Formats: sequence, C-alpha cells, structure tokens
Amino acid sequence: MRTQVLIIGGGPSGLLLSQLLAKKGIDTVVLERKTRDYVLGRIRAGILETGFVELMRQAGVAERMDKECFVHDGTVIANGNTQFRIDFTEHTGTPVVVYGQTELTRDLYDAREAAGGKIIFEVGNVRIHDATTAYPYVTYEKDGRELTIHADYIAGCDGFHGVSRQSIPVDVRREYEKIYPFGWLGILSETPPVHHELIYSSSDRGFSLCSMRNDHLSRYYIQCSLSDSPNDWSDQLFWDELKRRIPEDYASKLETGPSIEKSIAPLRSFVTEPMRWGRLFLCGDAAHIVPPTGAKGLNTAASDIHYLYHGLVSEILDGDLEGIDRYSERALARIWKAERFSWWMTNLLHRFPDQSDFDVKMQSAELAFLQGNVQAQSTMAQNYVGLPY
Ligand code: FAS
Ligand code: PHB
Repeated sequence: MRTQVLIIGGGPSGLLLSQLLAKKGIDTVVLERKTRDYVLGRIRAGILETGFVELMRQAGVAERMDKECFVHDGTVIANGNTQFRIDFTEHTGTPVVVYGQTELTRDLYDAREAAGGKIIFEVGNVRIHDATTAYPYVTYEKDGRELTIHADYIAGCDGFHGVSRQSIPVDVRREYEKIYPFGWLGILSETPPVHHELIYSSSDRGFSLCSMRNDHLSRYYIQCSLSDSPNDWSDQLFWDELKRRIPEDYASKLETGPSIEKSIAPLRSFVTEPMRWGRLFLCGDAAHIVPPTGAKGLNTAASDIHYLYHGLVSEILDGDLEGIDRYSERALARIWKAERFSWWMTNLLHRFPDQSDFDVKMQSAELAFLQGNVQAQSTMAQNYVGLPY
C-alpha cells in the first residue's frame, strides 16, 4: 500500500491531522494499536483552547461540539476557604470551551469513517523504516500477517508510549523530564457539577479540581499518592476527601453519586527535541507531556497539528518546504511555554511530600498576590486560554 501521509496513532492528534489533510485532498492512512471503543473508553481532557476549537471547525467536525459544549469565561481558584475568580474573557477577550476529549475523538472518528478515511485498528509491531530517506515506509502486523505501507511522510501521533519517538536514534534525541511525586485520582459521576465553572483548589490536604462534561456529568480530581490504586478509594472515601479540600460553601452543596469511571494518572513534564527526523514528525503526547493542572495536554497536541498540517499542505501542494523545515522549531517554541505554565500551576496548587512550612507560605503568598494583582491575573488568563499559535 502507499499513501502520502502515514499517521501512527488514532487518538485526537492523529485523527485531527488525518481529517484536516483529507479536506485538502491529501491521502492519509491511520494505524491504531487498539480498537475504536478502547480509544473512546479513555477518559482524559476536558478543556479546549479556542485554537483547538478553530481547528475542529476547519476540519468540519465542530457541529456537535458547538451545540453541546460549555463556554467558560473564567475559573475559580481556592486556597483553603479563600477563593477568587480569574476572568479569562475580561483579560484576554477569549473564553475556553468545555468538551470532553472522548466526545471530540468520537466526532473525529465519525467524520473519518463518513469520508471513507483509512483507519486500520488493532495493528501490532509497527516499525518505521528509512525515515531519513525520500522513501520512508512502515511495517506492521495485522491478523497474523506482516504488511508494508510506503509514504511520503510519517506523522508519529502515537502518544507517550508509542513507537515513533523511540524510532529516532537516542544520539539524535535530547529529552527533558520532571516526574512529580503524586498523581491525580479522577472520577466521573452522573451528578450535576458543583459549580458552573471549574474550581482549582489548594489545601493543606492537597490539590483538588472540580470540573465537568455537561449539566449532569461531573469530573472531579484529587491529588493522591503514587502508591495509591483506584481500589484504595471507595466512592465515599473520595467524596469525603474532596469535600475537605474545597471551600465549605461548595462542599455543603456537592451532589455525590456512584463513580462511572475511576482512574489515577501520574504527573510528569516531558519534552523530546527535535520533533522531526527526516520525514518523520512527532505530534502531541509522542513528543511532550504536561501535568494536567494547566489543561494543556490536548491543547499542545492541537498546536503541533496546526503547524504540521500547514507545513505538509505547503510542501505537498506547492512544493514549499519552509513549513516542514521549521515545524520542530515552531512547535517547540509554543510547547515550552505551555510546559512552563503547567509546571507553575502544579507547583502553585499541590502539596509536595518534602515541602517545608516556608514553602507552603510561599504558595499562599503567590496565591494572595494572584488574587490581588490584575497583571498577575491577566498573565495567568493569557496562558490558560492559550498563547497564540
Ligand atoms: P494519545 O495518547 O491520546 O493517542 C495516541 C494513540 O496512539 C492511542 O490511541 C494509542 O492507542 C495509539 N498508539 C500507541 N502506540 C501505538 C503504536 N505503536 N501503533 C499504533 N498506534 C499506537 N490532558 C488535558 O489537557 N487534561 C487532562 O485532564 C488530561 N488527563 C489525562 C489523563 C491520562 C491518564 C493521560 C494519559 C493523559 C491525559 N491528558 C490530559 C493528556 C491527553 O489528553 C493527551 O494530551 C492527549 O491524549 C494527546 O493526544 P495524542 O497526542 O493523540 O495521544
Ligand atoms: C478535566 O475536565 O478533565 C480537566 C479540566 C482542567 C484540567 C484538567 C482536567 O486542568
């Protein structure tokens, strides 16, 4: 088989790139390790920057999102019982959109399948060959057979544990990593959100986040130990702990119910450079990871796709190499700013095992400064709604 752009990974990055390129008449094939249902069963991001929303519109898959999403003009930040609001729209003129990653991935799958897009599920042993030549190709296993796909370009959209990043020689790659000494225990519950906007809360017992997916589906997180497992946390234990970590006026009206999903995500900051090796381009989690505190994971995947999509279209349709030649430089410039913001939010709102009383005072002082300083709030708002592409 041959295609113009071979995409490894059928998550949001790979599907969005495939859909955008298809709209320009560029042929793609997506190789996905799991089944569609498995991919859709992963509960992940919830907040979209307007840049992502625009890309979904460009891709022609924004209809349901525009109907069902929530538009949030701000968020609540709490420290114990003290709380204040950051008004994104007042400071930046733009809101953020609440629309679950599961739903946008479903919309992308539906669009690709309606357009007859080629997505091959349950592939195994994907290997990339001759990426630094003009004739790269990929081999993979499917139903016990080894198959080959020749491509002009390969997009590695296969996430942190994928094969693409590992296919770049270790002496070519430079990796940067910070692993945080805690995780996030998240639950999904068919209950109304406790507040109409998100609540990011710091407390002596640790971080918590009150989020949502719609009027009757809430998403809550509490910082937990890396040695915890979801089975250590009954629903009652979770609800009781969440109530201890949010301001009393929310704790008193929190509607609890059975969890329909419960999982623990480790937190790490990670970047690999460069994001291009010959005709292989890394996108999204294949190249970088952020702690979810700043809601940047999925949104940095979107800006990668923006840069790569325009670069590939310019080269394939007009022979202009500038976009793909500068892809890694442009993508990394924005990624590192998102890494910094996610690291800053994580350090500001979480309790660290080795933290001193002085360190806790520094966090409280920074939160008090953020509460009282309009420039500090504007800076946070600009980063949260998404820096320009
Ligand atoms: P993905 O990991 O989503 O998709 C990669 C795809 O490639 C997967 O479907 C995988 O099956 C496939 N794949 C892997 N190896 C392959 C191979 N060898 N061959 C073929 N296919 C292969 N971000 C937020 O903004 N907020 C959050 O709250 C949040 N929570 C998260 C919780 C968890 C547990 C994780 C892991 C991430 C979370 N993220 C969150 C970040 C997440 O949303 C990612 O940024 C987003 O999924 C990135 O999308 P992709 O780059 O497409 O990678
Ligand atoms: C979510 O709703 O899953 C969510 C929202 C904001 C974050 C992280 C996760 O920062």
